[in-house]
Parts: sequence; structure tokens; C-alpha cells
Amino acid sequence: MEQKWWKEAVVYQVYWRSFNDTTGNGIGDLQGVIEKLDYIKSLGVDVIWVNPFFESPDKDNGYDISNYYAVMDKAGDMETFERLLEEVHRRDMKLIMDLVVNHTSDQHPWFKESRSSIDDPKRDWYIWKDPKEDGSAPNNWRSYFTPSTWEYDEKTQQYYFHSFAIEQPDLNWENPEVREEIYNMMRFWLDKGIDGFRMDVINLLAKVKDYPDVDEPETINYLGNNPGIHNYLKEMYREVLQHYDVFTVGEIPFVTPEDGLLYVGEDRQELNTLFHFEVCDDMVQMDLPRFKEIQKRWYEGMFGRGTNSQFLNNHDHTRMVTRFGNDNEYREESAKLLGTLIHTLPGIPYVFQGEEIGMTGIDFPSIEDYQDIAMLNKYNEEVEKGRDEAEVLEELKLLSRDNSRTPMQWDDSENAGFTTGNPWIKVNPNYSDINVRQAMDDKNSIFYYYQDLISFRKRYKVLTYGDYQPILEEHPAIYSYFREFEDEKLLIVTNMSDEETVFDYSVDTSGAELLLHNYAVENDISSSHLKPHEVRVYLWTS
Ligand code: ISL
Repeated sequence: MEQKWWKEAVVYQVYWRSFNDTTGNGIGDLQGVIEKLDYIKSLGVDVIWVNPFFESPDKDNGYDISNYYAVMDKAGDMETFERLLEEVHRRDMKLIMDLVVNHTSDQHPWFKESRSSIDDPKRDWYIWKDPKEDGSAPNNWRSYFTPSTWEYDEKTQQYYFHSFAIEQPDLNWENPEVREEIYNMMRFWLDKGIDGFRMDVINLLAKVKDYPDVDEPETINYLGNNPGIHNYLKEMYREVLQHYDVFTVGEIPFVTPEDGLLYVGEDRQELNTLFHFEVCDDMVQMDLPRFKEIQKRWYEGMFGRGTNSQFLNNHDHTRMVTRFGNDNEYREESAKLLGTLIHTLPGIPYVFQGEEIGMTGIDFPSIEDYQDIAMLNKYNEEVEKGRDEAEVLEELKLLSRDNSRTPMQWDDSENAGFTTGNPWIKVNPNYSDINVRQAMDDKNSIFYYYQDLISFRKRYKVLTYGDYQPILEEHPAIYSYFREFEDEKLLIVTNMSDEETVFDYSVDTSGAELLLHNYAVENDISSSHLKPHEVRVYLWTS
């Protein structure tokens, strides 16, 4: 397997609007990111992924772009972005940007022109279709955020297509002018010196020909991985990416390892890595047998041929310690355990802001407290069916994207030190206990544990290039595996349950170094008894 800088990277995701507000308007900003770069650097990460900060009506928190060449006022301005990039580079880190090109905002001038008339030269930049004979939508597809992918436009009496909200019309990638315009925009940012892209739902660009009705509209998997997608990505690589030394990670829902390799195979000349969603989209809470099965299948499918990612939360997915761990009695232990998985399983690790201090999800009492368009649309859809409001709210809470979007908890001052103003979304009330200041003052904090995890990744190549040999695969509570590369060998042992359990596997750890451990060191590390959410990482070097 070829060794590359980006394979050895650890990425920190900054959801800037919830990171650090320097203007007092209650919304984080790019200047706020600049001011916290030393903090990010101190964790040991190499790459920062910044969520979209382009001009946008902000219906979907920046994923509805109205001008790809301008910075939205809330985030700052171009000069501040350039300074951010310079400051990131000065600290020897890299910056990747979100590329959102499946759709634009309905306020983008291209769409405004496109909808102005059937004969407009930009009509074909988006996807327009006539109604069915009875006047209904062209097919029965569901979008991510609404019951139909089609929105009727009175003026021109056609429907336009949107995979997400009504305000996010999909671009027509079949049109070469659209593709050329997007490639120009990518060059604009790459020429500024950015180090790559996280590509939003990049496998959705190609659509199923003729848009037929489907038997199970609620699966929405027909939105992605359609014929033609690899032609677009190969063209993008040829036209743009191959001319820069950059890192690309595609957001690719509904993908199998076999199909994943078509996107990121080392011989494919498309993307470097991908996010698949077999864990975060499909597993509501930790389902250990399934989690093991997913890790094994992706390892077997990709090892030596393509690079995967490891993440258990991001701005769309509830904080991992709440969803996959225990955010109560074992919050610290289980945050460290889950972090260990992210940094020791094969794939590039992602840390989502606040994860390194074990931030948790939220449980706001009222729908008014929630902001996420996906959740609000779903809430309205269900309530309009006549369902009980309180019941719908309870049902949607656990997976609401707002769980991960509450402000970063810096200290125990008002609003967690995030803003002097009124935060755009409520701060998690637990900020007085869980915050960066507290983590800095506690030598056993999750933060310092993450620092160790990341520094070991830099020191031992086995974490990047090692193989993966799971053991005790049928065990209901233990997840354990070896990794090996050249003269380095690791054993990761975890108890993923709230009960004590016994590690019943014969392995001589006497010659090993205990690299990491999430319980007090006084514990007997050779004991086969594992405490709730205990994790140990052993290392052999020869
Ligand atoms: O959020 C999800 C589930 O609750 C995901 O399915 C998510 O919608 C999907 O992964 C696509 O996400 C990306 O594109 C969206 C944007 O809203 C998300 O924030 C972004 O990460 C549309 O651009």
C-alpha cells in the first residue's frame, strides 16, 4: 500500500457557527476559529475540515449556497478566510473545505434565472420535468427532508427536483456547462491554497435515467450511486484534482465496500477516501454484533486497495457518547473507549468539535428549541398526519441533528464562553461540568487521552497501515482486535457494556507495553476482568 501524508492524517471538524463567536451576535465565526487554532493544534491533529461558510440564505446551515465565491456575513469575509488559511498553514496544519455541488440554494442567481422561463439559457442547469397527466409530481420519490423530491413552479408549470429541502434544487450534472462552472469554482479555492475538499453527498450527482416510480420510496437509496457518477468524478479528477496535491473525502451514503472501492480505489483516479453511513445512518444505538460485522466487511473490502474513514458523529449525527456509549455514569470511560475505536480501527480518524471533551447530546423540552430543518420538516409532516405533538417530539429527539450543533463548551461562564450574546441555539445545560477549561485542569481528562491517541498514531505506523484481526467475534460485550504492521503489533481490548465482564482469551501481555488505558493505572492490567466501558491498548515492538 502506498504511503501518503493524508493517510496518516487526523482530521478535526469545525462547525464554525457553533465554535466560537467573536462579534457577540450569538453565531460562531471564522475569526473565532482563528482564535482557537492553538487549541486545535494542541490536540495534535493535522487537518481541519470547516463546514460551509459561503453566502447562503442558511435554510440548511450553509448547505444551501447562493454564491460559491463569497463568504457569508455571519462567518466573516474573504479577508478573514484568507487569514484563517494562512494561520492554519503557519501552524503546519491543512484546511479542507466543504464542496456542496449536488444542489444550490433556490436563491442562487443560476436558479433564479433557471426558473424565470422555460426558454432561459440556464433552464437546463437544474432538473425540470412536466407533471404527470393528472398534474401530479413526475414520480413518487421522497427527498431527504420532504415527502417529495419535486416542487411545482406555478410560473412555468413544471416541477423541479430537489434531493433535500425545497430551497435546495439539484444541479443538472448532465449539462457540461454546469460541470465546467463547478470546476472553475473548485480551482478558485484550490488556487487560494486550500488543501482539499469534503464533498457533500457527492454520489448523488448522477440521477436514475427517466426518473421511474419506485416500489419503496422511503428508502431514498435510489438517489445515490447511479450510472454516470464515475464519469463525473473521473472528469473532476482529470480537470481539477490531479493538478493539486490535495486530500478529498467523499460523503457517500448507501454504499457497500465493493462500490466504495469504485470511488476511492487507488487505481481509480476519483477520490482519496469516503464516509460511508452504515453506522451513523443505519444504527440507532450501539448494536455490537452489527458494528463488528460492518468493520470487518469494510476492512476486507478495502484493505490495501482504498482508504476508509472512522467517525461516530458529526454535525448531522448525535454525539457519540450519547448515542453509542453511556453519557451518564460512564461518560468519561465510554468517550475514551469510543475515541479509541475511531483512532485504532483501519481508516482516517475524524474528531468532531467537542468530542474531545466528551460533549453530549441534548434533550430540549420544546420543538421551539430545535433549529434543524430536517427535524422541523419531519415534525411538521408527522403532526400534519394528526399525530400527537409530544410523541413526535420524543421520537425525533435522539437523532435530531441539533444534538451535535449546540455551542462548543469552553468554560463554565455564561453561555459556556461561546458568545457574549444570545446563542443561535441553546447551550447544553451541562456546560458547567463539561467544558474545555475543566478538561485542561484534569490530567485524566478525555482531552489528554485524545492527545495520546493522536500522538501514538503519529509514532506507530501500525495505526495507519496495519492489518486487522478481530478476536472473540461472538462475544456480546467485548470488542477486541489485533493490528500488525512490520515489527509493530497492537491489541485493543474493550468492554462495550455497563457490566463487568471477563476477557477470556489467552494472550501473553507480559512483553507488551500498555499504551492506553481508561481506568486508573493502579488497576491490575494483566487481569482478565474488564470494568464497564474499560479499554486497554497493548503494544509489542520487536
Ligand atoms: O443528516 C442525516 C441524517 O439525519 C444525513 O442523512 C444527511 O442528511 C446526509 O448524510 C447528507 O448530509 C449532507 O448534505 C446535506 C446537509 O444537510 C448535511 O448537513 C450534510 O452533511 C445537504 O447538503
